[in-house]
Amino acid sequence: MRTQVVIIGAGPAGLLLSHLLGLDGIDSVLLERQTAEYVQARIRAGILEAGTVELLRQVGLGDRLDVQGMEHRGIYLQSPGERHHIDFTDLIGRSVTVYGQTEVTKDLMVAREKAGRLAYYEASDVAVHDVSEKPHVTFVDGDGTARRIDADVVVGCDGFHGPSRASIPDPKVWERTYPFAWLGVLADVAPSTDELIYAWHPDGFAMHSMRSPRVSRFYLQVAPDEDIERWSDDRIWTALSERLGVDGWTLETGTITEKSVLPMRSFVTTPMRHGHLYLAGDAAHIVPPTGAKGLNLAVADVALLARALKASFRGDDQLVDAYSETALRRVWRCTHFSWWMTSMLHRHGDDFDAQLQLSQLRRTVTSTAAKTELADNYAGLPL
Ligand code: RFL
Ligand code: PHB
Repeated sequence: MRTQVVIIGAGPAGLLLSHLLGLDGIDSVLLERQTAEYVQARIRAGILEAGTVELLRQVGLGDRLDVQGMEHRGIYLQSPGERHHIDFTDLIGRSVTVYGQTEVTKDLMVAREKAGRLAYYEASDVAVHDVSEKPHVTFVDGDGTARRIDADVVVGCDGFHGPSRASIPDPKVWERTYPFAWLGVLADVAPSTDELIYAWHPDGFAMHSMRSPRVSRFYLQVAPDEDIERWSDDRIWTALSERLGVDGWTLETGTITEKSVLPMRSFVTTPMRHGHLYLAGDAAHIVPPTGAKGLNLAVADVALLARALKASFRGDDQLVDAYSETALRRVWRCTHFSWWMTSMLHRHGDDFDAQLQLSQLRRTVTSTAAKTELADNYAGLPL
């Protein structure tokens, strides 16, 4: 089989790239290790930057987003007893939208089916070959048949654990692990807040997010090797109430439907291209989730790459040649912002570190310059 672009991984990066290429008349085939149902149900990101929302609308993916997405003007930043609103819309004229990664994925899959584009789910043993001269990918499809697809270009959108990154020789890797993790909780209860709350607390960070008017999402800072069995539903609600509590406010509780421990790391590999192989999204970089950048960065990568590949198929290689360097500028900006939010809000180090964190938080909620810097990064730089 032959196609123009083989895309490995049907997460948001892979699905959106194939959608954008399709709009420009460029053929692609998607290879995904999991079933479509599994990919669609994976609970992950929840916040879309202003530019991500705008792009999804422009490419015909805005119908459900415009009805179900919840636009937020800003966020709350909290230290014990004090909750402050940072109003992005007032500060910079942009907002963010709560719309789950599950919903973005669903919209992309529906659009794919309508367009009749080829995808192999449950593909195993996916391997990338000869990306310098004659790029091709081999794999075993869901029925056990060994296959080969030749292509002009291969794009690795296969996430942090995918195989594509290994085909880039002599990569330079930057990595930071953090001495804490998140316990993520999904609950059938109306949010007790109109916008997200990020809270510093002596017991550890806590966050109140949401997925819909009836479903809330929470995170608690825990140890990286935390045993989830030690967190009964009661213990979770007690910790959330304490860490998120301020006078005159009550956290509503409900049925917990999912809980898991999420490790945190920052990771960047360069370059993001070798020959005819390109990397996009989590395959090339990971940020800790504080600040909600991961999904948005994946979207920014593929928006850039789709434009570059379109020009390249028309004979102009300027943008593909600049892809890695251009993408990495945004990657490092978001890597810094996510590291900064994470470092400011999570309990680590000693009492001296805690005082520095609280000072930084006070500065961030009182200085217009500091608030604006946060707002600009959180709502997202232009695509
Ligand atoms: P994904 O979503 O990991 O998709 C990669 C796909 O590749 C497939 N794959 C393979 N396919 C074929 N062969 C192989 N050998 C393969 N190996 C892997 C996988 O099955 C998968 O389908 O990467 P992508 O597309 O780059 O998208 C990245 C985002 O998913 C990720 O950055 C975000 O979810 C990060 N993130 C958040 N980002 C935000 O922008 N806002 C948020 O609020 C936010 N919250 C979060 C998050 C990530 C979280 N977790 C669990 C990592 C909250 C959490 C809890
Ligand atoms: C989420 O709703 O999952 C979420 C929101 C904001 C973050 C991280 C995760 O910073």
